[in-house]
This record gives sequence, structure tokens and C-alpha cells, in this order.
Amino acid sequence: MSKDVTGLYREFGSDRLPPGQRETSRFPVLSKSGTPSWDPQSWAFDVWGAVEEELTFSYEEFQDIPAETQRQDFHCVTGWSKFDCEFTGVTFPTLAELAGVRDDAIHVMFHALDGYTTNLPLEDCMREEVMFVSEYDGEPLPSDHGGPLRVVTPHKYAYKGAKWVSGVEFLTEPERGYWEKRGYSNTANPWNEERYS
Ligand SMILES: Nc1nc2c(c(=O)[nH]1)N[C@H]1C(S)=C(S)[C@@H](COP(=O)(O)O)O[C@H]1N2
Ligand SMILES: [Mo]
Repeated sequence: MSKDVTGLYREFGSDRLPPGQRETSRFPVLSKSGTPSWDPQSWAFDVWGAVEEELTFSYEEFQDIPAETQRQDFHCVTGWSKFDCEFTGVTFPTLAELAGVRDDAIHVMFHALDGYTTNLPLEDCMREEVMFVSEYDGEPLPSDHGGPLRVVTPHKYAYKGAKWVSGVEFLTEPERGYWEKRGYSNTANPWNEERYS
């Protein structure tokens, strides 16, 4: 059973398809520098920074965190949107609860195996729709889409969702990630067409 969260657009706009987007049935792959390799034996996921307890999970340990399946839309800043993606993963609030977010944390940086980073205010992460995804349509997430683990951010353009995510850093000051330093919008709200900064 999946939870349908595709109605979240009502918080931001009147149409499910954000302005300037076109719907596609394909699921294109967009990566800054190809698909990194990973090894289940040495794969680790770290949580650090402004938390009560810094955590490291092995691949097996991460699989043991309770997960859920959601039906979500996916909006790429280059102009395509894919509706009704079935993603299975651990919600951001679930992970935050395990680490215990400190009161002075206001911002989050996601880190990935290919050196990619992306940032969001903590309040934009503390939503059930922000997930660490390990399955797509009931199958292990394909490596070119970020397997074994990626972030999805259906309320933001998809560059806010790090593929091959390897860690989350809680910050006491805002910082900018890879694309946010290179001209993409820091805020990335698709219904306001916040594409560039
Ligand atoms: N680690 C990492 N994550 C990334 C990227 C990347 O290059 N590296 N590209 C981002 C961009 S610009 C987009 S549009 C989406 C694309 O996800 P997809 O390839 O599954 O469609 O991943 C985002 N996450
Ligand atoms: Mo993108």
C-alpha cells in the first residue's frame, strides 16, 4: 500500500503540473559526472553536525530502519515532470528522530558519493515526503537513478534530491551545495519557477 502525496502541490499552486513544465512518462537520468560505483560491504551512511548523536549505518543497518512507500511527482528544473513515481524509503523526520536534532540546527547539507552536495533549510526537510529512497516501483533503485540510496524532494526541483546519498550534515548556518553555488536557485520552488538565482 502506498501513500499518495501527489496532492502536496495544493500548498504551492493551483495546478499539479508546475508552470513551464511538461509531463513525461519516461524517467530521464541527469547526473553531473556519471554513476559512481559502490560496494555493499563498505557502504556507509553518516549523520553528523548539530545532532545529539552522530550516527553511522551500514547498508544492512539502514535497511532495518522502518520504511514506507509513497506515490510522488518528480519535477526536474530542465523542464520535465514525471507523475506517480512509487518510492520506498525512510522519511527524513524518521532519520532526524533517530539522531536527535539539536535546537541550534537550522539547515541541512546532503552529501553524495560522486561529490555532489545539495542544501535545504531544516524546515523544508522535516516533511514526510522528503525520503531516503531505496526502491522505485517495488524494485531496488537503479544505480543511474541514485541506487542504493537517494533523496527525493517532491516539493522542490529534483536537484535538491541527492542521488547516491552518503550522509546528512545538520548545520547551524545556511550553506550552498553544488548547483546552488553554480547558478541554480537556492530555494527551488517549482510552482514559483525558482530555477536560477
Ligand atoms: N549525487 C547526485 N545527485 C543528483 C545529481 C547529481 O549529479 N549527483 N543531479 C541532480 C539533478 S540536477 C537532477 S534533475 C536529479 C535527476 O535525477 P534522475 O537522474 O533520477 O532523473 O538528480 C539530482 N541529484
Ligand atoms: Mo536537474
